[in-house]
Amino acid sequence: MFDKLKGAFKGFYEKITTKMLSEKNLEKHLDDLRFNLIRNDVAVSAADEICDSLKQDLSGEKVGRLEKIKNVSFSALENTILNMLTPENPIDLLKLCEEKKNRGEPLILLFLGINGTGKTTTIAKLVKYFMDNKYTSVLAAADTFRAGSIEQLGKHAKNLNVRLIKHDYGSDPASVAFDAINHAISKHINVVLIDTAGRMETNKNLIQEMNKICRVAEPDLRIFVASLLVGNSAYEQIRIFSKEVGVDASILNMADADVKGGAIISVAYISKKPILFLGNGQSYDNLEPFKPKKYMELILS
Ligand SMILES: Nc1nc2c(ncn2[C@@H]2O[C@H](COP(=O)(O)OP(=O)(O)O)[C@@H](O)[C@H]2O)c(=O)[nH]1
Ligand SMILES: [Mg+2]
Repeated sequence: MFDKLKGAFKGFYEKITTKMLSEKNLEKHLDDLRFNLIRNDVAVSAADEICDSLKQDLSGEKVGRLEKIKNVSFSALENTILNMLTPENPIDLLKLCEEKKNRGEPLILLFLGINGTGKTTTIAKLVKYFMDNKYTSVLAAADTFRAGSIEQLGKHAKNLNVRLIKHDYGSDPASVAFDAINHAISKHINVVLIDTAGRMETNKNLIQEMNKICRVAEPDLRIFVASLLVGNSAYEQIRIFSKEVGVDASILNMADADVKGGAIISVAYISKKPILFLGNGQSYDNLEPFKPKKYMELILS
């Protein structure tokens, strides 16, 4: 997982600790690092900030004194990355769920993102997660667009023994969401998870439809789901979804297959919203709460 990004930092550290450094070759090593970060899905603006912090930390009197550089704790780098990953307003999903429950209301979660990013699978994993934490769920099959989507979600509902609210294909997704919410209210179900069709970010009709679901369902969280494997386009997607629909948090999938690792930094840095989980496989338990410090330690190890 994330081996390439790890390799980029390791390579840089090795270069600056094994050779005498001058201001000039520090610049060169930083340029190499910047290039490697961008190549491994770190957004240009984020790569610049990382390299600037390293430059500040390493330039001046420290440069050229090998022993001292060896002992550089990289605290500036750690702080920079941790800052990028830590949202201004963190979200505690279970606490939010408990608060809603205490108010006698269901927690309403809307999932958005383009096709094939793992939205439907993530919803099933979250049902299991809530179940493990003693909360009940209902699913809204509001992807009425893609053939087979209702059956796919239905299969998960059956496996996990939760209710699926569905209408016919081609029907209004907002009314499916509305019915699921009413079901949750009348049956005192804790969480409503609304699946949606893959929205190509450029498709105006689908964006409008998404906004209609938001108006009708008034979700507590609009959760953006992306695949880490698409690299740069993950943060381009979240930028557009944030602008056109609004995003409160994200879940990033395919971490198990992502050898690069930089898209996580980019999504956090560009969106400034919490990453709630990483999806790291196809089974229901392959959902890992995202911990900025753990990820930072992993890539800087
Ligand atoms: N390896 C891996 N596969 C995943 C992960 N999440 C989802 N998938 C797979 O990605 C494919 C698309 O997922 P799906 O939930 O249908 O995406 P959707 O179109 O956004 O609803 C399916 O084959 C899933 O099993 C993950 O974290 N890791
Ligand atoms: Mg789907």
